Amino acid sequence: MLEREGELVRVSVEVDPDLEVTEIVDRTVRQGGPAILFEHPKRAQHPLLINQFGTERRMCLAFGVERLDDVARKLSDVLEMQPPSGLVEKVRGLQKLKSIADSLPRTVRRGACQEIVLRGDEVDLGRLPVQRCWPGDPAPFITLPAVITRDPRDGARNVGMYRMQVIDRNTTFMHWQIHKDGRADWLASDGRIPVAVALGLDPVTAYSSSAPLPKHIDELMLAGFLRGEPVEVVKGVTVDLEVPANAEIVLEGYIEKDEVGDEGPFGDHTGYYTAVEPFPVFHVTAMTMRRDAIYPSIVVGKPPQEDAWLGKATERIFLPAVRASVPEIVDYDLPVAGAFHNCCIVSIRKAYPGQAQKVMHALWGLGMLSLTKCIVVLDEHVDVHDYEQVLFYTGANVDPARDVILSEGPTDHLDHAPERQFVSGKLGIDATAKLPEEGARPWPEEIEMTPEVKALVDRRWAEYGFGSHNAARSG
Ligand SMILES: Cc1cc2nc3c(=O)[nH]c(=O)nc-3n(C[C@H](O)[C@H](O)[C@H](O)COP(=O)(O)O)c2cc1C
Ligand SMILES: [Mn+2]
Repeated sequence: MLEREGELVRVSVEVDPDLEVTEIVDRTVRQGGPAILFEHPKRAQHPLLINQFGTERRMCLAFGVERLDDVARKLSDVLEMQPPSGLVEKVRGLQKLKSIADSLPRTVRRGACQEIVLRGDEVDLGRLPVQRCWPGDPAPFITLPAVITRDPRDGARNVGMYRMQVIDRNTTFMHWQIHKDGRADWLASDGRIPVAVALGLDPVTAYSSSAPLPKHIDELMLAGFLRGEPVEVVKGVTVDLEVPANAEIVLEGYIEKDEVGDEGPFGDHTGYYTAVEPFPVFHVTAMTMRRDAIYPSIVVGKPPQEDAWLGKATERIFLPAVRASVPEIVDYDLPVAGAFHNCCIVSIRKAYPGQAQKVMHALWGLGMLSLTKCIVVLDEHVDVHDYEQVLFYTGANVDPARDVILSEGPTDHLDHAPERQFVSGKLGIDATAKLPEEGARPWPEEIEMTPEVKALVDRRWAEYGFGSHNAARSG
């Protein structure tokens, strides 16, 4: 599919997954370049696919849409369902409900991911072209895994994307951070917890494993909903878990409750190396794969990197869900350079005094957005994706003595700035126009040319004789 769309380049010369791939990909991503299939990664027995998500166009191809907002529309249709009033609406409502029912994973008896089965001593992670991404990384890291667990209390499935540092031929670390669902499943277990890791999924399912869903919602269901087709799953060969049947490669195994080791450092999406910390050890009991399995990878590092587009997909797809809780929100933007958790720019339909502050507190209480360090609130007419506009209004409308609040709360696991790990200050900036009740003098009017004069100048433009020197139309 990527190849048909002219979005894939094959590299046939031997390339080293140790640092060399990163440098090639770093240059490619920054230029909006293609996905790359390294056909002969050094030392490995499988090709390496990378940069499959690296542009907005490829992200849209993955979802089968023109713009990422179209994916959100599908979700908001379901979230905003009203009790139907007429027959037509009833039928439409049933179709929507059916689309949810059809999202559940479907169990099948055979899966391509088990064409080859390696167990016990046959397991060897060295077969895979696992990248050592940055010079300070102590080992190779699996960077694009879908990690599957079940909550030992209620059996609910979770799928999360957590990097895995390779320790030896059949063990890795599992870097599930403190706020993550996979970690909660592990902490709820008495002893051993079965774990399966799917590598090489269709792009929507791979994306879904990185989506910040509430713990009780199965990421494979989101994948089924977004694909419009259920994810097929098959029983693992050595674990009591179901794995995506069409994965390229699956690692099955277990994690002990009390076995941890020193994971890291790792050059991460914060742009810094993350500190060495204790994380649990994943034992691989079976490695299953397709006959010609391709290993998928991604490089994270100083933004922008390929993961920027996974983050942007989440920003767009979750807007309807954010609005369902905070309905005055018109739009929001999580700047890539802010590594997504550092900054949130939000526009609101302001109807009463203090509403910008209400929205800040709501976001600081909402899912993973609660980790946001800085929130800027603007009026509805401001385009939050246009950082020139954002800076203009933030400068013009803010009295720092009145419009800035400092709060406290949880911060990203990897945030190195605060004194205490996991807890940081929060900065809220109210850049909306202020009401008299908010202590403002009469708010001045913004400068705007009349539509009549704009139309006149449009009409007469050719007469003025600028030729091609100047744009004929106002914005
Ligand atoms: C490329 C990539 C790598 C990631 N690596 C990690 C990681 O090492 N540890 C982690 O806790 N989250 C990591 N994340 C974020 C999680 O995948 C994300 O928070 C997801 O929602 C976790 O699933 P969960 O909410 O079911 O725990 C990564 C995301 C991406 C896109
Ligand atoms: Mn989850």
